Amino acid sequence: MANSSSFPMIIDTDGGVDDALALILALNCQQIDLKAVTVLAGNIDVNQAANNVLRVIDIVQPKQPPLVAKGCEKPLVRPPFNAAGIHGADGLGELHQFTNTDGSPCYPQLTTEPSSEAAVEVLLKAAQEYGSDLTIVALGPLTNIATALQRDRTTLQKVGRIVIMGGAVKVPGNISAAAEFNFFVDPDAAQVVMESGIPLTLVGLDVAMKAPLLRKDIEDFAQKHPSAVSQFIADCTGVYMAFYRDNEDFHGCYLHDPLAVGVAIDPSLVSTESVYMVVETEGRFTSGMSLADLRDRRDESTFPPNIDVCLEVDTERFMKLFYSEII
Ligand SMILES: [Ca+2]
Repeated sequence: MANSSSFPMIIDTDGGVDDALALILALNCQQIDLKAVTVLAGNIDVNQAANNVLRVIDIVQPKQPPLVAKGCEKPLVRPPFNAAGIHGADGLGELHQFTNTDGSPCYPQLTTEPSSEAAVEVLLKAAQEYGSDLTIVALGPLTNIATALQRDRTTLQKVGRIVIMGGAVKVPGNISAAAEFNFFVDPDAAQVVMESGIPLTLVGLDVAMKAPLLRKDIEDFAQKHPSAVSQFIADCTGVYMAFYRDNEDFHGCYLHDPLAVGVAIDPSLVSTESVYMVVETEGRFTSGMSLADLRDRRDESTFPPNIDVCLEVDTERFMKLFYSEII
């Protein structure tokens, strides 16, 4: 809820499991005045993604629910590519499987619907209205933001900062050896944003993989602090965490998207370096790769730094923030 020391934020999301956790963090944090959630295709299709955002809002029940606006249905140039295998067919860990003792669904059909306003319009209007006070946190492919830039660059350039969950600077990718998922899905959009001139912070895999959430801890948490929110967190992370258990022998998940919200709340959680970055939009093996110029002898007059990349994170302090806000 808004208070005198809160700052306006828009979350741009593709509606997956860690997006849901990031939304819970943002909706509960007193420092954030979440004006709108703009949605796009990524983990799942845009309609299901919007539905998932409405689901989270329905569970958190904020006093002033943010506007939810649907955006891009596919990447700028590439064909769609999704991650339903990881997040479950509904993008939220197959919520239909959870039933009450009387057989009724724990997560019945929602009665709320997204706004009729388009995501790109919402982004541009907010940039106009809040200017440099506005932080956009981007948790999916960057298609909505790139489209807003292409529609009206001058207006979007008024925003204070975009915190991006995406890319990998000094570590390997996840969807391929070179690329992180969000940049891989829409590398063209990511490159448009790199060239935006807007202050950017990259929360890439370098730090995202340093914020693990263990299955055991979230189950203990749900038992100690029983609520609709803690039960939902335990339920929606089941399929997602099973993926990591089966593929990486780690029963838990990484808090990629919540960490991006955390960095927007408290930039001192991470250490950053300003670099010049491009995103590979072609590349036989490296499509979607975020390439930072880390050479000692680099030419900053020709290639001035365009992004602050996070390289280290105070995991303990971030996890404290995360747990304190989701209670
Ligand atoms: Ca996401």
